[in-house]
Amino acid sequence: MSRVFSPSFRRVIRLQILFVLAAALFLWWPSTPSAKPATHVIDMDMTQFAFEPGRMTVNQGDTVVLKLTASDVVHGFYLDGYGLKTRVEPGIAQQVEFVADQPGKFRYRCSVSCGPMHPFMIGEMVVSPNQPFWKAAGVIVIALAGLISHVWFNDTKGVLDEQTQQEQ
Ligand SMILES: [Cu+2]
Repeated sequence: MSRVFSPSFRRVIRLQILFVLAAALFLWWPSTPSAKPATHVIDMDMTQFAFEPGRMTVNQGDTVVLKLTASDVVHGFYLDGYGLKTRVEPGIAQQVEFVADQPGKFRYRCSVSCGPMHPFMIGEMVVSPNQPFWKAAGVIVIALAGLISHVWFNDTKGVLDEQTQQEQ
């Protein structure tokens, strides 16, 4: 049996090797620290009429520890979607701790009327979707593509075998 593989056969084999390598790379790729739940300790200061920082970015599943301070007048911290509400008086730090379990964008706003621009005292928390989920989704997509190429390869092989038999 010294049948030389046809070019299309070799192309399919090469394609399948590529899929296996891609899947292996995906699985092997080290989990970034963001993939594991992290704890973010954030010092958040409130002044008329802003939060500092005005934007927080965390990953789903992370624990957020907010150390809230007010440097001028009494402010409040209210986080949409999480139902968190705390009143913060100058000189008295408040600590809020929660797990960012819902992905999406959530606004935090001042919940104590603190002056004329109070309604514009808004910040934003971005919770990125769980990394392991996307990793799993990626592996599934590659596996499906591999499966399709495998099925296609078998079909092609059948046709090639038939052709070979007809030629003989
Ligand atoms: Cu305020």
